Amino acid sequence: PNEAMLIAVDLGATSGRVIAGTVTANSVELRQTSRFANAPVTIWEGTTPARHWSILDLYRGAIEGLRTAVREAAAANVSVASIGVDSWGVDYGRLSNGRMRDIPYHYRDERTTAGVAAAHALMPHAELYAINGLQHLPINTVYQLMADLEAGNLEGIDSILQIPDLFNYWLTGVQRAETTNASTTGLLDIRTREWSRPLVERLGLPFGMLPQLSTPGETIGSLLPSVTDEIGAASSVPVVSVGSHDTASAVVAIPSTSHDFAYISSGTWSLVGLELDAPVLTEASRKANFTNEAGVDNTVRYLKNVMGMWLLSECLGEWERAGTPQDLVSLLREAETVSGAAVFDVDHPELLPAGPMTRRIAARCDEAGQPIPSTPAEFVRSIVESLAAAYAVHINDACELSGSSVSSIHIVGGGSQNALLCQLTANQTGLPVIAGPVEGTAMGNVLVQARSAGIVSGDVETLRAIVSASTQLTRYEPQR
Ligand code: LFR
Repeated sequence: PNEAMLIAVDLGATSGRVIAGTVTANSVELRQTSRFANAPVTIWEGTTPARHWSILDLYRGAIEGLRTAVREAAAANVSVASIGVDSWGVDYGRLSNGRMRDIPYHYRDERTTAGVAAAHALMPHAELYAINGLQHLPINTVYQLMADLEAGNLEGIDSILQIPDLFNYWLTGVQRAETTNASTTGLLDIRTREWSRPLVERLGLPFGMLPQLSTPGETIGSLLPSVTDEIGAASSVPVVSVGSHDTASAVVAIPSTSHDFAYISSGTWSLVGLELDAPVLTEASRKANFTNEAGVDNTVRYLKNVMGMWLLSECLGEWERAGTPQDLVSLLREAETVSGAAVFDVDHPELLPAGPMTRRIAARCDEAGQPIPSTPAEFVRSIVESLAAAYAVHINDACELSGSSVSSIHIVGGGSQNALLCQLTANQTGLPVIAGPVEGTAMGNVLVQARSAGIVSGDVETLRAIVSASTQLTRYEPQR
């Protein structure tokens, strides 16, 4: 069984990947078998434009990637042990009688504003937080569902499935809600890790549309015969629940051998925080807007969403549309020499939707009495500097609010390749930053599958030791 292939389908906000993993007791190796774009679409819906995920394109990308992985496994004469799917949180498909009834909305669609008002009119945030422990973000599933309810979009709907759950259902015919991702809905009781019937009913949402929960490591089902054929597998393959919330999988793959670390899972968003044994549901924590999300093996991901690389990618898109495309690698190099860059509030709600990002950032800098960036390199420096400043504040707050202390910071995900960001984070926090792995999410996904297949055994610490033993890491010491 040591030579078995474990396949991760990892869907991110800008691209999807199918990754073949091989795991032994002291190594994890990943090979990307395919990568496809995740390009959201905006369509007119009678009164407003609406932003959706092009979900069928993503599913096609996953199927084609699975076909390639299966072909490669056969050529290498190894068996495919299982498949695990993860993606971003909060979004979902609506189904009736097993059929998807509408195109899933993108969390950056602005209909959520109405949903927040509708939810808080029935249950103020303090009451929601006491049960779900979730930071207030307008993108949370609960607010999207309230917007759907008001718009009549839940009529006839008997089931909702978050994105990985939807893919698992299309692969196996089995409907389940995986717990780590379910914790991003706002409908889960974070202490019991069960759906909160009182919360759901007070909001007037149909409890019956919530699927049975599954926890990471459980087998959901096996590939449907039609899917087995489609991907060219010789026989059906089990589909396993992983930390299907990408951040939960990323946290599994933090290459730490001790427990006193903070992490930054750095992609489109930066998820900044700590791993805890129990949620922090105090009023101070709620006011600081910290979230308690469910992690693999009953851990709590105590963290904050920071706007992240979204700010950079939106600026790059803007320059490209303006006919002045920029290369990020050279911009970052140039940004190293910019001094006195403006520091602005990266978490400002106006920066959340897609739109004219440089203008919005300039407004934030102006508001803060800071110099307004003018060149692309100045914008980049300002974004990176402001992200690092936000990380430092949030890590400090997370420690204070939870009574923890940390001696290092791990940065995993795409942002771990951004040397300027890593160095500025070390400088701002006064702590060493350990960068890598880049594909942390896929690694966490594959490791939980490997444990489920009996290839490795042990707790999350054991899985982390495997990552640490087989990944090239970069260390940044604080400089002042
Ligand atoms: C990161 C992430 C965050 C979640 C955001 C929206 O990819 O999953 O954890 O808050 O996307 O779902």
